[in-house]
Amino acid sequence: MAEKIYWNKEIETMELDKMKELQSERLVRQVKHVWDNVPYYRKLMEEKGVTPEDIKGVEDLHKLPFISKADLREGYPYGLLAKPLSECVRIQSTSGTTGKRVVAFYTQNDVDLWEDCVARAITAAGGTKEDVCQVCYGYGLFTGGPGLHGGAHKVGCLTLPMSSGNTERQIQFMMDLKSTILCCTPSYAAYIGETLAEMGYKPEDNSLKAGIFGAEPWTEEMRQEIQKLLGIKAYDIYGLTETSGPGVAFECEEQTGMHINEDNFIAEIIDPDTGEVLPEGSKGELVFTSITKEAFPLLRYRTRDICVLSRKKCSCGRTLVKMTKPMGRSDDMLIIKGVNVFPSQIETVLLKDFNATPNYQIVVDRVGSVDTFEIKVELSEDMFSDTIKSVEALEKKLSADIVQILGIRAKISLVEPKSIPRSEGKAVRVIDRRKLV
Ligand code: DLL
Repeated sequence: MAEKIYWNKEIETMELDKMKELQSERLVRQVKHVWDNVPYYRKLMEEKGVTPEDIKGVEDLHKLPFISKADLREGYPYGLLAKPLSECVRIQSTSGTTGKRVVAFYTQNDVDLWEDCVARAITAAGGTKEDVCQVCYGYGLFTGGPGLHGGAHKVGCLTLPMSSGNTERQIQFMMDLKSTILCCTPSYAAYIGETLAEMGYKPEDNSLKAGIFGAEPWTEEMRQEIQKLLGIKAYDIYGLTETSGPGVAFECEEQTGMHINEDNFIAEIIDPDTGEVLPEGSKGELVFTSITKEAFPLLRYRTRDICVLSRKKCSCGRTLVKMTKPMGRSDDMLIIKGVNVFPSQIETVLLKDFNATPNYQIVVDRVGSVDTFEIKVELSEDMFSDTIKSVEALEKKLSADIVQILGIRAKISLVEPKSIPRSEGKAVRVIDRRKLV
């Protein structure tokens, strides 16, 4: 029997006109739901002079006000809740370390739809009920563990609820239970791969065939690195707590961007400075409207993630619009010596130049009124034992490539193997000491 490649063929391959119809119907209902049940929204809409009657379909979406993380913080904890607590069965929360956390609520139906989105992602990565799915995203308030766990159950995989950490135990279970799908952050996947190699395993010694990695930015070069280390195909998965968690968008075998689950989320790209809606193919800030969520429905939520949408035909047969990997966040962009710098640009240079482990850190500081910019790059054992001359040549090449890409010079510090801390969840790539002053 041919392998099932869609979880929900009808939705995933729906013609655009039909999808727009479905979205319109759901949007109209959702706007009424928030107007009736969330005073905070009603006030925002009134301030913009919009009532539910003005929203007749997706073409009217632009009339609605935006909502941002600041609104969610202001409304903490119950201010944006649209269902009685007695109908809610779960909360999850963002991993934010500053300010108030954002708390998202779910009804049972919300959880079902969320897990359904993740089931689509697992199926697109080749997952079936024959698979052993090892979930090493963190469990708890973070949506990674619970999201992938629920999706894996739906698909019928044998699910290993490992959570993150204890890498040796992860590897022992992976080898003993012959895990076939690995779910974790890309930085943790790279660490697992590195540890496997140190333990003497070759990529072909494990039973893994696919990895579903997300929750943090990672480049195409990092994908190649992980695929080589683990001997797998690595799929991207995107999502955020505010809109449910992982599974808002997922990658298919083409590996050229993530299909957005448009029956649940309407995506727009806007100019982050003006709020103007940009045409397909433009780079800008991703905005989501959740049209099926009951407990915590967000209309035109500004994600701060910068990407491009495309309706180019996909060879997998899915018609769902595709988003590129987020190229950075409008609020994570560093401005160093007046130049806009996204950490992903640096990662691309590092992994292209160095056939090395993807361990690096960007350190920004300020001396007087001048920014300092340092990139610490960890050498692999092989490189470490190279001659000083070849290491110097590497440093020079890297320095030149950074200038070419960014237009500013960085101090390159090549550091010893294992000296940059490893991450079991989202990696800390940037240390910006300027903020501490
Ligand atoms: O990170 C949800 C998630 C869990 C996604 C597991 C994928 C896998 P938050 O902690 O709320 O939720 O963080 C959301 O993480 O706005 C992006 O900036 C970033 N992010 C998530 N997925 C990706 C990805 C989860 N595939 C924030 N690529 C988002 C790049 C990602 N960035």
